[in-house]
Amino acid sequence: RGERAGVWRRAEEFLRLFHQEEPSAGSVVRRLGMVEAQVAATGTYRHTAQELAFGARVAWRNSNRCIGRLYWRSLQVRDLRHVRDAAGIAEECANHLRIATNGGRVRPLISVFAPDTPERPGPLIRSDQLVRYAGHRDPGGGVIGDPRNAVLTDLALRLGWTAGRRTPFDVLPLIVEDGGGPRVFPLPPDAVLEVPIDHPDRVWSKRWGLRWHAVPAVSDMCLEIGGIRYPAAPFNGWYMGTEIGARNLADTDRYDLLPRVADSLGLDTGTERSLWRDRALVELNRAVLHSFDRAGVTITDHHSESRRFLQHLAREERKGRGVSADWSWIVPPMSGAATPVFHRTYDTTERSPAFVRQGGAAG
Ligand code: HEM
Ligand code: NRG
Repeated sequence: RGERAGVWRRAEEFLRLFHQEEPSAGSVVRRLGMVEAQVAATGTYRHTAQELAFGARVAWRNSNRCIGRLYWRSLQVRDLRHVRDAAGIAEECANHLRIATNGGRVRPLISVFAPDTPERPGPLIRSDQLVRYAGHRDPGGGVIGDPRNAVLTDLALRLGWTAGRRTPFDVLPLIVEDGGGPRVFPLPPDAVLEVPIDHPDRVWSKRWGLRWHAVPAVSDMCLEIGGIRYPAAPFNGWYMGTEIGARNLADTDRYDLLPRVADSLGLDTGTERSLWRDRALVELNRAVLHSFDRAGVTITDHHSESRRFLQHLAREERKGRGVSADWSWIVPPMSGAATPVFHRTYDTTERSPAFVRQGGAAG
């Protein structure tokens, strides 16, 4: 029927791409015959391990919002398609973090869990990243912690999580759904590396207790390869400093730290024209890069990464492949025009394989 035709059309397109880029994989005609028969009989088909790894890497290559794509070939792929129960997924997510963290030398990694099939949907991770800080609602109407995660925190509490000390940086449990309702699974502390954020010139005190987690592991996007959907496929690379220093710790609807940093710098916050926000942003971002470096945890800065992204464009073009990109996500959230990615436009074509947003806990 219609759905089978759609799966087959996408499968054929993907398999032709795979065999074109990996000629050592053997005869595409033979493989197309096998997959066509599987799809006709069952409405789905099973990727080989090589197809899965290639598909995941190319999904990264096709992520128009990602500035870090120069390294797309280095993505390590864990084939966990046999894991579909919530407890098993939670356990393997903790292992994912341990392998990816690698004592601070962060490794780009994806763990692929069971796909959707015509019989049943695959499992789902409701947390939008493996590591998230709670946003505890306080009686005054404010939030202690990360306001972005207030809804996820409500859900965790409803599902029986007992909020610990209600600090601004409490790690939330994972929320996983496998066909039963969603369930919470606390992350073992040894799976979560964190970095204390201090300023190199001690502009603020260690007593502020600022910190951030070492590894950004996005867990609420669906990996789509050749007509097969993998709804639980958490992936990570490493941080670019501005994600933490110019957004997570700075946005007024996140940790909102610019006024406090400006105060400790002795800046005049009474007038916009002192540019206290801009000066505080720079110091906060220096602190993030300094702190990760001192802790021996991989992080990149927005100037180096912008240059690498343009290298990536040039390299891909030499291979005869177009690269598309979303300007509004590629340009860093501070000093945009001081980076080379600002001064040009990009093709915005969406390609497959792809990471696709799906409604998370908040959506
Ligand atoms: C988005 C950097 C690895 C896929 C982004 C963003 C940055 C970034 C700065 C924008 C995030 C934001 O503004 O919130 C990097 C760096 C990496 C890396 C430095 C280091 C290796 C990866 C990997 C994958 C990936 C391994 C997938 C396998 C994506 C996707 C988005 C994204 C899908 C868009 C996320 C969304 O729509 O919310 N990346 N990335 N990136 N990256 Fe990467
Ligand atoms: N801005 C988010 C993370 C989004 C993805 N960024 C990466 N991805 N670097 C944050 O937590 O600040 N990655 O796979 O490395």
